[in-house]
Amino acid sequence: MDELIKAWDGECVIVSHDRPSGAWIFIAIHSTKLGPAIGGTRMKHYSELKDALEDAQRLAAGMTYKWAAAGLRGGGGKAVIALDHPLDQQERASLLRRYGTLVRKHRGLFLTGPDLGTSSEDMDIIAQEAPSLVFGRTLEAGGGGNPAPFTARGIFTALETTAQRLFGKGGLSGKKILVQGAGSVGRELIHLLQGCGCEVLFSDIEEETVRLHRNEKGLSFVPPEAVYETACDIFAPCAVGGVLNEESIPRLRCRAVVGGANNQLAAPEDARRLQDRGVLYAPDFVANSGGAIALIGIETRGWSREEAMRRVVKAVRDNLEAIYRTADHEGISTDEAARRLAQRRIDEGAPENEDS
Ligand code: PPY
Repeated sequence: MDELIKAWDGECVIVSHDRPSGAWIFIAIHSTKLGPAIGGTRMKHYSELKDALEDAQRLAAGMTYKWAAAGLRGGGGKAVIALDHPLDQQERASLLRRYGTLVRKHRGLFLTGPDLGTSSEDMDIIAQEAPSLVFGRTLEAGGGGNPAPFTARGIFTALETTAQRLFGKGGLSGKKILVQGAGSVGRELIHLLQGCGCEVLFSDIEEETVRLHRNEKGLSFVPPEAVYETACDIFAPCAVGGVLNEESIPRLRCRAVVGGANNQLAAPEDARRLQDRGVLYAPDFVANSGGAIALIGIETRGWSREEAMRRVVKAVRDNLEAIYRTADHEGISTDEAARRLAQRRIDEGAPENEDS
């Protein structure tokens, strides 16, 4: 773990061991150049503790770029709660309260919200201990609620923008889209795609989810091991990170990758690998920025939900079009183009982009 911290380009990592539950907590602060670090709290089991630290670090860096590309004054951070064993509801709630206390003690260095393994209800609990440092509480508690519909709308916009570039006027209509992961975001995305005449294929590892989508929604199921070599127009990874790697990229049979998962590229070189294979990649931190943009807008700027939806669509479309243009003109990967866009805003200490 010392090597991970030494090699990291971020600012600091807050580490805490929660003795009552045995969980480890890592809050990775990547950059506060544009503002306090803001990022979700992920809660899950990791087979090795160092994977949890690495996840926090990589996700925090992703948030730096996400806020900067969106033109919002937020810094990059992410928290990971690495569970030692499954917790019952009460143990889980008290862990979240202790975690809330930890967040409060840092007095606004880090603000948080929901992520994989945590819900708006969990945010309500954390916020009891860390008021005004938590986004995405339930609507009843006065928060912005579940960000998944906004995230899915942003990904859908990214799919439309990409389809327009690749297939012209017809856009997404009649196109075959493979969605990997029908969780909270994937499920919403599938719904949007079905509404616009796409042929939707899906994959998931949860039996219950597979049954629901296959039987009740009549969708074609692709077994997890067959995802990468399944022919489709656009592949939409909405599950775990690292799915685009040295091993999977040569197997892809799609024209583009546009999805919601964080950290889709296993390594920076994978952007070039995709480009060499002629696969257009929508950088993840742009495609999946909808939830983050909406929660900040709704909770700090008084946007209505309709206004938030409009802003998400515009931010994702404008950014992605600019990124595709730059990548073309400069002969660089789309990931590189997106990072340059974000880095420019960081270097300028960008004033808040009122358009986004
Ligand atoms: C993400 O987009 O990965 C997030 O972590 C979203 C988010 C949004 C608002 C507060 C915290 C995290």
